[in-house]
Amino acid sequence: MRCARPAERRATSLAAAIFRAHRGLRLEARSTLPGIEAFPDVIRGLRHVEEALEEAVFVADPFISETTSYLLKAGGKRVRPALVLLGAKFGEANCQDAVDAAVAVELIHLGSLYHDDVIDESDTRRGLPSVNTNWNNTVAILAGDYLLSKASEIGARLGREASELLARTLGALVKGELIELANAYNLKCELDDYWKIIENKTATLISTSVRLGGMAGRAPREVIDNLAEYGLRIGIVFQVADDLLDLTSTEEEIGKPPGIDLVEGTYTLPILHGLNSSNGEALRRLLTPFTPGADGGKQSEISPEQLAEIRNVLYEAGSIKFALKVAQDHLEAADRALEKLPDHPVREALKSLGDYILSRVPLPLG
Ligand code: GRG
Repeated sequence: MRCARPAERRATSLAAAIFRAHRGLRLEARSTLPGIEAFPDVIRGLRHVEEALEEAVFVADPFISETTSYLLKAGGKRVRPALVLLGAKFGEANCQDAVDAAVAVELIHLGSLYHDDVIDESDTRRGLPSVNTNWNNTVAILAGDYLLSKASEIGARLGREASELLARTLGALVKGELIELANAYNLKCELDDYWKIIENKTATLISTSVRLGGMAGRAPREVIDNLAEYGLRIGIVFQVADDLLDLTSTEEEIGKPPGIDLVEGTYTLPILHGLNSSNGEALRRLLTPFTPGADGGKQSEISPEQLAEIRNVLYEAGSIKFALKVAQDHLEAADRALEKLPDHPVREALKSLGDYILSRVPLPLG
């Protein structure tokens, strides 16, 4: 994948010029994902993505720029850009389109994190105080909106089909969040709703990332569709793993306090399984302190002891194991989609990525 940035694509605005003048350090590709080190062109592409992201979030006004660049600088794995660049390798990769697509999806992801932290009143993100905590909700929403506007601007360079796909994906994120909000503290939340939530709020953007990669590479339609199916499946695995990590990890491991889903009334797959098991009553009792009561009072924090008790009930009910098994099934479906792709070393990298997502979750003890 040849990747010089054509002159006409380089930003010509005053803001971008000031940005370039102020940017001192050489940007590093930011992705520690397994499998991609075998593709130096992807590593180079990620470096271009990083540079383009920094340029996209830069605004000449220092206050605005500080807020719009805050989460980008805070870290992140860049899973979605890596997926775009890997997907692009299934065709005659047009590197600039792949970089633009990678930047657009990461900006949508970033913008959604700004909004998500306001909705969830989260104090931390990527191991730092969240934007809403550092400034306030209004700043977080507006800075997030700015990132989304840049995503549309950059996405528009990719043509109508890609622009429509990005717009639909943004709509899916919002829909997923709305279904989640409608089911907050719903101890009777249907599994069907859970699947709608995670497909919309997480899996769709991951699927769009690999699809856009295939499109940027001008891969055949069938290849693009199989890439998208792979993305949807690993997107589901990604969210189930994230849901499990909220129950089984430490703050150092996930960059935010564990158990937050329980306090926020987001009942994920292991919890829904537990509620429908013979341990359902015990679990309902343990969740009661975090559920809004008739008097409106509820605990807004969960202690390590309370979380450990809930986790034990879930282990006993086989709920952690159940959720891991479901994730494993989706991982296998992702592998089946990969097998339909042309034989290419990138298939191995995509397989490793799926395995890595699930391997972050500690295996159940019992
Ligand atoms: C207006 C775009 C917009 C959204 C409003 C808030 C919202 C609707 C949707 C929430 C979407 C969301 C935050 C889903 C969670 C996805 C998820 C698993 C995030 C964590 O992704 P990682 O692990 O994070 O890739 P890093 O920090 O590594 O980038």
